[in-house]
Amino acid sequence: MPKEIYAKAESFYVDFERKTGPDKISTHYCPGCGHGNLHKMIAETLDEFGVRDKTIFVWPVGCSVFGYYYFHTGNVQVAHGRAPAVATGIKRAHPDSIVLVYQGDGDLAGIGGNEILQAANRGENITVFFVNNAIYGMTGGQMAPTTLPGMKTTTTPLGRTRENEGLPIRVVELLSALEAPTYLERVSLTDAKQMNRARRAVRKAIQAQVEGKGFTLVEALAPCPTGWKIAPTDSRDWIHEQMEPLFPLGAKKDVLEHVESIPGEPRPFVADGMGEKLDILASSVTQARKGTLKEEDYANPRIKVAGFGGQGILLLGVAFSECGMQAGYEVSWLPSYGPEMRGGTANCHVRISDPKIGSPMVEESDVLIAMNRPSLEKFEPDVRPGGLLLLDSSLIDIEPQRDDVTILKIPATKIADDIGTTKCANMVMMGAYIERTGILDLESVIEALPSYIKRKKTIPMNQQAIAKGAEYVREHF
Ligand SMILES: Cc1ncc(C[n+]2csc(CCOP(=O)(O)OP(=O)(O)O)c2C)c(N)n1
Ligand code: SF4
Repeated sequence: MPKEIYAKAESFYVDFERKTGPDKISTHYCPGCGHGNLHKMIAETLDEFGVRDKTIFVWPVGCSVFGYYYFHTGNVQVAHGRAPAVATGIKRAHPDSIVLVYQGDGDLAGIGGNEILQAANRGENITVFFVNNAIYGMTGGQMAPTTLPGMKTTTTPLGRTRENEGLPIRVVELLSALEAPTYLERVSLTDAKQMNRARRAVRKAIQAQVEGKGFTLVEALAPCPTGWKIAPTDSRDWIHEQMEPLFPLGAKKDVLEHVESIPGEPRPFVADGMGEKLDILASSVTQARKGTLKEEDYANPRIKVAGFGGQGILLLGVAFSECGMQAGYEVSWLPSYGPEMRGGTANCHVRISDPKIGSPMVEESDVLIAMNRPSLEKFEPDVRPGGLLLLDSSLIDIEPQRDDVTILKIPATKIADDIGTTKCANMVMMGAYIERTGILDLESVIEALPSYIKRKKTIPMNQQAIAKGAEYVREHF
């Protein structure tokens, strides 16, 4: 008797290690789910083109989040809706790779609606597989942008209505209005005939990327028996009867034959005159120098600057990082904006470091610069024992609680007023901090100011403010 040998595509792992126990064959998908069929078509196509080892999948949030357990390729799993943006970065950094984006309808058309639009519009050389099952599967069946009119979901218990939720979004039709995409087709994962069409579309889309032919997307109408609460066998009929009339099958755009093939070509970053502008900028920047640290403990500070909008809190963070960068440090600046431009709260996290910076977040700080009372109350507990706390004593009328940190009370607003403008209180604090720690060279910082202050006529006052802040520390501490 001839022996039948069944083998998985080589682009799949031999064992699916996700589950503990003896079952290394099954996926996590529900019986009758469309994801598995589409996975198989993609894996077989990767085998056919021999590109498995240079393929990088970008997986979404949704039922297909675990795709990386199955594909023996490069795999990245990203935040909800962000796959096209991440894929853009990967493809531009590695133009020789085959970058596949895999997204559900909630992920692609809901939370990531703008991401896909922009990536398609830029004509990124990536291939997108869009699984349209008309529902949020993973989270238990909420309405998706592609949910059918009248369809009952957990968030539309009486059925989706045009008046309340609008009509379903037809993604391939929407994207076909753009100039850049080269191939956009809708298929359905139902009977044998449609499966064959789907396989051809998957192949065509991947081939387009192998040949460097721009942005392609295949939308697959896919069964979700669990979300729809119908039997797997009935779900295929449901697609034919309910989905296909609303989401017509076929290619909505196909210009692949007319597109020039540029496989693996790096996508040039077009920036006419940019190099020249950067040179001019660089030559106008004064090189700030590292200072002489007054205590080893002041090295590599994690700084938090906080106050209210309008005090130049974020600019002070920029000033630190700009000067730190010019002095050859690694720097980071992470702003946090309150909703109001003036009068709301503002804070930023700054790091100035000799070693590379792992994260720009400053949770525990070495230095807190508090420019108003709420900032002191909020962030004082986060200063590390032995850290530095600089506060604007002209505005803060309470005593700090901590007795295990060094406290420098600087009447920054008063000093700034004496110079002629309250607005340079932030620079007074900068001078005070630099004088205390010696992390940067004071003179160089004063000279570097024109490189990041836009309003030229304010430069002399700001320079004076830095000097005055330093002077205050010299005289009082
Ligand atoms: C930022 C964020 N918002 C919401 C969620 C919750 N969430 C997880 S999966 C999902 C919907 C996924 O639906 P879809 O993209 O249609 O994929 P499916 O599960 O149907 O394959 C949502 C809303 C999340 N994980 N992250
Ligand atoms: S909930 Fe739906 S999409 Fe998710 S695995 Fe089950 S059938 Fe597939």
